[in-house]
Amino acid sequence: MKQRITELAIFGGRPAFPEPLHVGRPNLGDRDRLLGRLATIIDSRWLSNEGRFVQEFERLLAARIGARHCVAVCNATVGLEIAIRAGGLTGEVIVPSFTFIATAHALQWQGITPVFCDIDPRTHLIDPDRIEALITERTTGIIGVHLWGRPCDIERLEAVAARHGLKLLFDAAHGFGCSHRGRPLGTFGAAEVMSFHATKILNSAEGGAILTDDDALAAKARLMRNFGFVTYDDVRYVGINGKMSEISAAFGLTNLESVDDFIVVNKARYEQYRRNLDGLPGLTFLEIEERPGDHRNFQYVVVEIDEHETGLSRDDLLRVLTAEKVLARRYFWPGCHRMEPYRTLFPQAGALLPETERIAERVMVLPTGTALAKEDVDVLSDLISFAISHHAEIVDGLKATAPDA
Ligand code: T4K
Repeated sequence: MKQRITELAIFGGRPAFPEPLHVGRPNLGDRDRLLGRLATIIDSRWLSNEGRFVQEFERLLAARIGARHCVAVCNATVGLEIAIRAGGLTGEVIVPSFTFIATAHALQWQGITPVFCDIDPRTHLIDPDRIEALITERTTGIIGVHLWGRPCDIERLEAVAARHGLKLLFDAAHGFGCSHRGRPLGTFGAAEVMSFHATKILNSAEGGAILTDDDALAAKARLMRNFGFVTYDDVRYVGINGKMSEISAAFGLTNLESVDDFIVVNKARYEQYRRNLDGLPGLTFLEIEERPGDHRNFQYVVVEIDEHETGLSRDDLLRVLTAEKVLARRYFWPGCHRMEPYRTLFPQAGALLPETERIAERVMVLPTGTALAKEDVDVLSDLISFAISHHAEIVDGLKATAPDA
């Protein structure tokens, strides 16, 4: 526990952690079971293209989530691109700007204009009340993002989509293991797309899945994932190589066996952070509401820093933590609309996105997961408390050490 600000690493003290604490350290299941699967892959010399592990992963995911179809893909970005194309979206599609850039890119990549909608600041999710003002005759769909694994306001999105004849898709990249009113994410809208990237609650190193109850959409997505091939010699649609490899599926299957344990650890870490940090001035947790029958995966510990109350900006706090080897993140700063090509295409977009801009300046995501020791949560919490309670000295110290000071 640091006593004086000169002990902070940013002012020359020893870092609190010898090795970096990352956000997004992968959760890994049983090593021997993974190695066994990898041995099977090597022995069978079947590495990709509808292999047995991919098929088994799809079957288990569909059963657990309760979706009629699960189409495993190489990552969620390609999964989104395929779902968007198989779902027939064109023209303009309404999406939040406060999301990972892949949500917008999946549209722009295929010549569809992402139209950015503001968020509800209490949930960080697309605000259904702001959608109708953005609809034009070119609008064909809405993509809700279940950011941080928190379900969108699904019923109200469904109502807007139905009223205007729009297709509703969900970017459920963060959504595995979460449910809404007792129904797992992955079962809503025309289709939902999950990510199994290394940083996600369930990982297959790289990977994702399109989940849908729509037989035609699933059939199309399945073909599009494999270049559009129907048989060896017949291509029906423009397609892409979106296949998941057997090696990814081996990771996915192994991690799926332990994913409920990962969630238990995540929840414990989240509650520990809350016990340690609740009540600190200017630091608030994004509430994780778990109503009866609902589940959350607790994969993201999201706090907001209100500089006026803490006396320390989010970015200065991040600088302090980074020096201590805590690699917290300011996801999803500065919002898609402030990144290229959207910044140039829509230079005025920020005027319609006040909440996105405000929240993007405040959000900080803390490390969690099975790679994070319980003791580290306490040390990290002490560091944050120390930095906030010594904010004035830190701000002065940072000014004094700034290159142009
Ligand atoms: N939609 C949404 C809402 C998303 O958040 C994402 C992805 C997508 C769509 C697209 O899904 P995918 O196409 O990726 O399946 C990471 C992930 O690469 C990305 O998957 C994720 N969202 C995004 C939120 O986070 P970065 O830029 O943070 O990656 P990077 O390299 O900084 O890694 C994050 C942290 O994880 C680091 O602290 C290091 C640690 N890490 C990472 C990897 C890969 C490890 O410890 N081990 C590892 O193997 O994007």
